[in-house]
Amino acid sequence: APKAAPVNEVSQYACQRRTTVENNNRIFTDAFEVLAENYEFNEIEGRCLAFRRAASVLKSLPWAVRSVGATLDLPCLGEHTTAVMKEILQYGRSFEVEKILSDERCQTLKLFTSVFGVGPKTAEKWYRRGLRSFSDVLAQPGIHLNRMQQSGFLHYGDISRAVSKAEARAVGNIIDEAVHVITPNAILALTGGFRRGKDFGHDVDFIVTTTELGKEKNLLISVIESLKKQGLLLFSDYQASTFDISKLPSHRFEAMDHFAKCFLILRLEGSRVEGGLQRAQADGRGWRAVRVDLVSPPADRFAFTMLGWTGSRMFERDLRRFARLERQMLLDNHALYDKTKKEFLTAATEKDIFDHLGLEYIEPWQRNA
Ligand code: DCP
Ligand code: MG
Repeated sequence: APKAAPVNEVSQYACQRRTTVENNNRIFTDAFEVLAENYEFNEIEGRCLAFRRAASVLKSLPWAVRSVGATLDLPCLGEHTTAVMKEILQYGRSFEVEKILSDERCQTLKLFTSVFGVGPKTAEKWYRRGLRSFSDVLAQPGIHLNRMQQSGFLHYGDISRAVSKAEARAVGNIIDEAVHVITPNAILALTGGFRRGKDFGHDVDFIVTTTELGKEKNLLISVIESLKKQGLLLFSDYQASTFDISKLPSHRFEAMDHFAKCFLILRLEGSRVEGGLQRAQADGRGWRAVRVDLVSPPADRFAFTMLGWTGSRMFERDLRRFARLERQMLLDNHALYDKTKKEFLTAATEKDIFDHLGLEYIEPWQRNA
């Protein structure tokens, strides 16, 4: 097997680094994220990834970078990222970042993509038509908003505001009650950013399934039905499973998994939240809208789904890259395949998957890469 990174050396793979929510280098990583997003808007994927990788490496450091010299032994830092760090160390800010932040196109694309259901393609299309604000979009004749985008605009104020841990817990209780009424064999698990120990999130992610193989097929439909009956469902986009057990894990990283899933907007009553809602609603109502994602894999794929949905995105990307390049294995949210042995490797827990890959186990709260 290829040799592991020596002690104290920072690995180029995020899945070999322990990254908590504590970030000692936020001044640099915030700047890198602005640059990465700008490259993303301009579809320059290589540079976008380079800045995200550099940010991820700095996030893993238990110390704050105080000079460029201190970063010489770190992986994933190139000429451009180093120049930006130098600027920030010298002037306290990066002029390149400030130029992007004041750029009208970048500001507009950021505004439009902040709406649930609006991706970079749609944002670009609207920008090209001369639209610059939400009122421009909503007043423009001939613009068709799909159902998701309509809900995105309708609940914009609520869902653009971060969800707190207490709010996430309250959502968990609602889903828990709903699934356990449907089946006593239900499995409900928090995943995504809140499982990594984040204090705030843009949504709340759960895995919802049952110990009876096959019974997960219609589970989400019943959960959605129950939420609707209780008057808690503001929006639902359900995608049925297209999972095929014989398929090899996907080579493409950005491809979504094939399990049944739903993207929801739920009505969360303040009375259900310990300590009340994060912030009083401007219009005096006692509830807020919250984005919730549910995914429903067959129970024997639970560990792969959990590993895939816990994130972070960079951690996921590097798990797969490590598997492919260092182990000749293919990993995705459904399965792990050993190309040398030509066989699928099973896993009951996330730990099993790390073991198959010959990786030290990284706790969920250490995956904030
Ligand atoms: N995920 C992924 N690839 C995608 C979408 C999601 O690997 N294209 C995984 C990694 C994410 C997890 O799913 O961590 C949940 O997705 P979110 O967008 O909800 O991200 P987080 O929960 O990490 O952050 P946030 O606090 O913004 O919700
Ligand atoms: Mg999330």
